[in-house]
Amino acid sequence: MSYIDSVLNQVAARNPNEPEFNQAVREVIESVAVVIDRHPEYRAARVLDRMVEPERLVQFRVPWIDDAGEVQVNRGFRIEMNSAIGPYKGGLRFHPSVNASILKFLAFEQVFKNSLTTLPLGGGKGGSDFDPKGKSDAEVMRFCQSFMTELQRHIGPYTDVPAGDIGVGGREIGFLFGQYKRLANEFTGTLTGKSPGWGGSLIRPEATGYGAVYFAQEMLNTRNDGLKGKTCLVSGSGNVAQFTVEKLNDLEAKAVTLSDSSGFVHDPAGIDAEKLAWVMELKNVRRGRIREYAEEFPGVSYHESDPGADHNPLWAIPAECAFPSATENEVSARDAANLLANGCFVVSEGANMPSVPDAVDQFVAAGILYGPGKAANAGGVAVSGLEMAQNIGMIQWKREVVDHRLADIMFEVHDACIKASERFDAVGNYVVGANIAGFFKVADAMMDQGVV
Ligand code: NDP
Ligand code: 2IT
Repeated sequence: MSYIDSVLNQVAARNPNEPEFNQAVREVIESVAVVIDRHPEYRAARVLDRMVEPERLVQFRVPWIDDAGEVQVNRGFRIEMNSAIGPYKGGLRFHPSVNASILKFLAFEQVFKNSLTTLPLGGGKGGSDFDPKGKSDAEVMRFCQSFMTELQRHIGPYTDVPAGDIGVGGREIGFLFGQYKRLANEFTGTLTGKSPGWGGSLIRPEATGYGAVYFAQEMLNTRNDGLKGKTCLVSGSGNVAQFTVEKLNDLEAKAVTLSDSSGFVHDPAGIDAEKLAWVMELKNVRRGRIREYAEEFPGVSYHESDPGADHNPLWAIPAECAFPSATENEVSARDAANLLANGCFVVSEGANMPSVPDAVDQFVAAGILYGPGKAANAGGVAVSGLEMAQNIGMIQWKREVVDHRLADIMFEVHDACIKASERFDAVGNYVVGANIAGFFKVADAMMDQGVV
C-alpha cells in the first residue's frame, strides 16, 4: 500500500462517521502526494500523519435559558488544528448541522487557506449546533454569553482568535466579545469581525465576497479577460454572497441569483445596488427569507429548494461565472455538468468546499478557471489577520488601505497557486496549486519545530 493510501486509511479508521472531514483530507492529501514523492523528509517526519490530527479538540456543554424561561442545552466546540505558523485562527459557525466532522473539515481547510494568505496564522474552527434563526436578540445574547464563558479558557490574542462564519455575524461577535472582555478583564483583539467602532477593521465584513471576486478577476486576467459584462450566479444571501454581489456590481458584471436554504431567486435584469441594499436590510436587519425578493421586484422568479433532488436548478441558468457562497457540497455532480453545459467557465468559491469531489473533477478536467474555496475565499481571514495587526498596533487603517492590501493578498494567493501548479506539472490547476502552496509553509514550519 502506498504511504498516501495508508494515511488516508488511518484517517478513515480514526474518524468514522465524519464524511466531510474525510472528504477535505482526501483532496489535500491526493494533491500533495507528488510533493511527498519528491521530499521523503516529510514522510520520515510523519508530517501528514500529524497534520490530520487536531492539536486540540475542545467540546463543551452550553446551557442557556430561552425567553419562555425553559433551559436549553447546546453543544459547543473549538478545533485547534494547527499552530505551526501562527496562533489558531478561524471562524465560529452556529447552525443546527454543526458537528465534529463539519468543524474538523473547516479547521483543516483553514490551515492551508491561512498559510496561503501570506500572514502568520495557524488554523482552527469552532461553533455550536445552536440555531440563531427565530431567536430573539436576548436569546442570542444569553447563548453567546454561555458559549464564551467556556470558550474564553481556550482563546487569547496570541493563542486562538475566532471570528464569524455561518450564523455568526456582527451581532454575535458583539455579544461574544462583550462576555470575553468581561471575563478576561482585557480589551484585546481576541475576536475579529468586531465593529469598526470598537476595534474592528474596516472592510472585514466585505472581505470574503470582495476577495472571491478579486480572485475571479485574477483568474480571468490569465486569459486576458475580465468580469465586465459577465453574467454571474451567486448562491447564499448572507455575508459572503452580499459582498460578492456588491463587488460584481462595482466591476460592471451582472449577478442574477441569490438563495437561502429554502430556495433561490432569479432576477434576469440583475441585482443592482438598490436591490442589494434591500437584500441587506431583509437579511441583516429583518432576518427574512430570500423568497420576499421575488415579491418585491418585478420580473423575478422564485424556486423552492427540493432537498431530495440531485441538482439545484440555480446552477442550470446560463452564465459565464459562478460564485457558490452558501455552504459545503451545494454543487453536485449534476450541477457541475449543468454549469459546464451552459457556458460557465469561471467558478470562484466563496463558501468552503461547496463543490462535491465529482464536481471538482469535472471543473478541472474541463480546464475552466476553477478557484477552490481555500484560495478564493481567503480574503476574509486575511483581513481578520489585518484586524489583528491593527489591534496589536492600537491603530485603525483607512478603508482604502485595507481594500488595497486585500486585493494585493488575493494577487499573492493566486500567484502562489499558479507557481505551485507549474512546479508540479499541473499548470492552471488551482486545486493542486492551492493545496501544495498552502502545504509547504506549514510542513516546513513543522519540520523546523521538531516533533510536537
Ligand atoms: P451567513 O450565515 O451570513 O449566510 C449563509 C447563507 O448560506 C445563508 O443564505 C444561508 O441560508 C445559506 N445556507 C447556510 N446553510 C445552508 C444549507 N445547508 N443549505 C442551503 N443554504 C444554506 O454565512 P456566510 O456568508 O458567512 O458563509 C457562507 C459560506 O462562506 C460558508 O461556507 C462559510 O464557511 C464560508 N466563508 C465565510 C467567511 C466569512 O468571512 N464569513 C470566510 C470564508 C468562507 P439560510 O439563511 O436559509 O440558512
Ligand atoms: O472560513 C473562513 O475563512 C472564515 N469563516 C473566516 C475566518 C476568520 O478568522 O476570519
